Amino acid sequence: MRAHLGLDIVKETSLRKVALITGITGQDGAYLAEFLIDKGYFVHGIKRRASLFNTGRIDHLYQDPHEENRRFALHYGDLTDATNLLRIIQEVQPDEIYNLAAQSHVKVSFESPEYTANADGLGTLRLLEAIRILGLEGKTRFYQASTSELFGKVQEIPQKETTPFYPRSPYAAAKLYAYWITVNYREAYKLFACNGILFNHESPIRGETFVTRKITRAAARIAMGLESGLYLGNLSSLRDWGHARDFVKAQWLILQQDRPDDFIIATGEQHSVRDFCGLAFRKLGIELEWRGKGIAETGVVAGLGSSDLLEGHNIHGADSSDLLGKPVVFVDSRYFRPTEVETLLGDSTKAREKLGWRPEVSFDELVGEMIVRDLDEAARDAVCKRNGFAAPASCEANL
Ligand code: NDP
Ligand code: GDR
Repeated sequence: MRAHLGLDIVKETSLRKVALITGITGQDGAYLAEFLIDKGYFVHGIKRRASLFNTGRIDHLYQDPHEENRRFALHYGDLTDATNLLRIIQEVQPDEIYNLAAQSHVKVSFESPEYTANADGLGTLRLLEAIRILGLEGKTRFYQASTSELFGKVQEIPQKETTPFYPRSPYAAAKLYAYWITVNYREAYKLFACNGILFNHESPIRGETFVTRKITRAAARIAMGLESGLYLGNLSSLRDWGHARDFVKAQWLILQQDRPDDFIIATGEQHSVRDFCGLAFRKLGIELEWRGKGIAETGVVAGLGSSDLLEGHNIHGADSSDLLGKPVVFVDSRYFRPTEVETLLGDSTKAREKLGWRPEVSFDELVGEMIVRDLDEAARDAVCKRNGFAAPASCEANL
């Protein structure tokens, strides 16, 4: 079975639990890999070939193949390529597979619906089939990264495991297929296959085009004088935001139970995009006042105070005094979605009771942690700019 695997890896993995993570280069993949390595696992990750390095989130985990006691290995692969997934799973013989890979951006899914269905929907089927074809039903446990987007146009508040789904995007529709095919393989073939229905979770390594990171990056850059405005879509959108570090722990707990099951993972607290924005700027000593309505709404700088973060970072050259009275947040309809998910709020009672899971990082701490990271980057860029070197442009894209 392990014919293609070097003897060294066979030796290294024989005493440890082996996990295979798809989407290892993403936010959750990076946190989960770190978490599992700490638990003593040998972690294999699947990464796509890219023309630039795309391993920034996991570089600290990389180990040279010549090192002894290796606990981490990467394999090239893609969820749209069944034979490649079969080969990797055959070689790795994982005890646990965490399927985190996905085209995960809701707005992008309206532009690439077919690709999203292929990677997010059929990709899940390919992994489940691989487990079956290789006869690993009795050995390999499977975690599917399901999402609160399944609830879409919510049928009940808060949402729990029994709330009916109503997807509102090609992304959510693809994830709906993935959810049900996971349940079906559990029931039909007795696979230990589980869905974690995770509500939004963020972190300092969140992708830059999701709204939270877009806000914290822009707020830091505005405070450092690198940018003058932030353009957003629906400011009234309500989300149940947690920290990715807390949420990957739940992914692991779900696979450690006696019986396979599906769980909602959420904080049970809800905030609007507007609230998130206000708090992010406040962390930088900038008080916003919201003026106007709808497309004409703006966030205007109504007050400037001290910021522990700015002072704690000993950042020179940050001078926000000229921002007073200026609008810095604007609404731009290009960020609206054809169908929006207006409100999400999770009830994770089942996870709290059965898994003993609860979130540890508060909303305030989450925003603070993200701002600190983005302030560091903005401060670095400001130094470059002052010294005549090109500072990386803000990659706002259309998202
Ligand atoms: P990210 O977008 O940060 O990471 C997605 C990962 O999937 C990246 O490693 C990406 O690779 C990889 N990927 C994308 N397409 C393919 C493909 N065709 N084949 C192989 N790998 C691919 O997502 P998150 O870490 O935030 O989320 C992890 C999972 O959880 C996703 O499935 C997401 O849909 C789901 N989810 C996320 C939530 C959240 O709030 N973060 C909430 C609920 C569910 P590359 O780096 O090359 O792009
Ligand atoms: P979401 O996350 O769609 O919930 O999907 P995102 O951060 O993209 O949007 C959250 C809400 O903010 C509104 N919004 C904006 N969003 C973006 N990206 N950019 C903007 O400028 C902007 N302005 C307002 C959105 O309309 C939306 O209502 C995330 C992903 O991680 C999915 O993979 C995951 O399944 C769900 O969370 C749970």
